Amino acid sequence: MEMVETKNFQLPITLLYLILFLTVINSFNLTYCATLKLTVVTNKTEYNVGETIQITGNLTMDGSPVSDWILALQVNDPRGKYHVLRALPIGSPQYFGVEVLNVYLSDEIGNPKSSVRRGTLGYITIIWRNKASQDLPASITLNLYYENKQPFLAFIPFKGTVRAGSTQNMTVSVPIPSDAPTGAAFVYSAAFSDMPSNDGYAYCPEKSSSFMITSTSTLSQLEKALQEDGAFNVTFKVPRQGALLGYYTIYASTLHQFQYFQKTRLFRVMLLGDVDFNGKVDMSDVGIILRAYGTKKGGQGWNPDYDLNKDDKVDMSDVGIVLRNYGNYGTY
Ligand SMILES: [Ca+2]
Ligand SMILES: [Ca+2]
Repeated sequence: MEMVETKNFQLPITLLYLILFLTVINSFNLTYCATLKLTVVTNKTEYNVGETIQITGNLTMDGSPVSDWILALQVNDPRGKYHVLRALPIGSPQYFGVEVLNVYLSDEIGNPKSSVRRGTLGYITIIWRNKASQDLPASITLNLYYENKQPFLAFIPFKGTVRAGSTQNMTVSVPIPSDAPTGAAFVYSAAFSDMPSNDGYAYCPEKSSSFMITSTSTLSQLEKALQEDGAFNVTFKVPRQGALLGYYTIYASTLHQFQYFQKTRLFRVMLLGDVDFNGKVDMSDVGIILRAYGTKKGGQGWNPDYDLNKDDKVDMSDVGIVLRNYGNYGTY
C-alpha cells in the first residue's frame, strides 16, 4: 500500500520539493529583510550656537553591527537648503556605479592649488567615473568645512546621467566668505543616486582633500571619520555668530545588499540668551533678565522664557548665561 502511494506521488513529490525550495528561499528573504536596521541618533535635540552636533548610529543585522557599508548623510538647514552632504565608508565597503575619483582646490581650468584668499572666489575640481556597464543617474555632491568643523558650503554641482564607463570632470567656483577663519579647509565630494531626502543613497565613499584659506598655519589631519565596530560618528559645529536658527533635518540612508534604508531626524539650533528673540544677545537681553531677577515659578512676574537654565527661578546663573553668550547672533 505504501509503495503504491510512493509511486503515485513521485511527480507531486518533485513538485513538492520545488515548492518547499521556493518557500525556504522566500522565507529566508523575509527573515533577512526583517533583521537589518539603520539607527541614527544625535547626542542632543537642542543645541546652542557654538556647539558641536554629533550624529551617531549603525547598521545592524540580527542586532550585530554590519561592518562594511556606506552611510549617506544629508542635513538640511531650517530653510531647506543643504548644510551637510557626506558619504562615509564604514569598514571597507565594496561599491559599484559612479565613483568620485578626486576632489581638490584648483584654478579655474583645473590646475591644483594649495591656498585661496578669503573674500575671493576659489575653484574646486571634481573628477568622477561610472564603473558600471549601464548609464546611471548621479548627483555629485560638494561640501566644504572650515578647520573648526563648521560646514560653510554644500551643493550639488552636477546632476544628470553618467554614461557607462565614462569619466567626467567639472570645475566649479566656490565663494570663500570674507569672515572665514584662516587656516585649513576641507572639501568632500561623493556620487549619490539621488539625495537621501529623495530616497537616494551614496554610490561610493566620499573623496576629500584639504587646502588653506591662508598660508599661515600647517595643514591639519582630515577628520578620521570613524568607524570602529561598524558604527559611525559624525560631528560638525554651529557658528556662534551668523547661524541659521531653528530646526535642521538629518536624512541618512544606505543601500546594503540590495536593501534600502533611510532615517530622518530633527534637531534645533537656538540662540541661548536671546530672550527678546531679536536675533542677537545684547544689552536689552541683559536688561530683561535683570528686571526679572528674583522671580520664581508660580510667583509674580514669572516668565519661563527668562529662566534660561530651567531651575524654576531667575537668578545670577541666568544672568551669567546671557553674559557668556553676549555678542552671539543668528537668523530666525
Ligand atoms: Ca536679543
Ligand atoms: Ca534659572
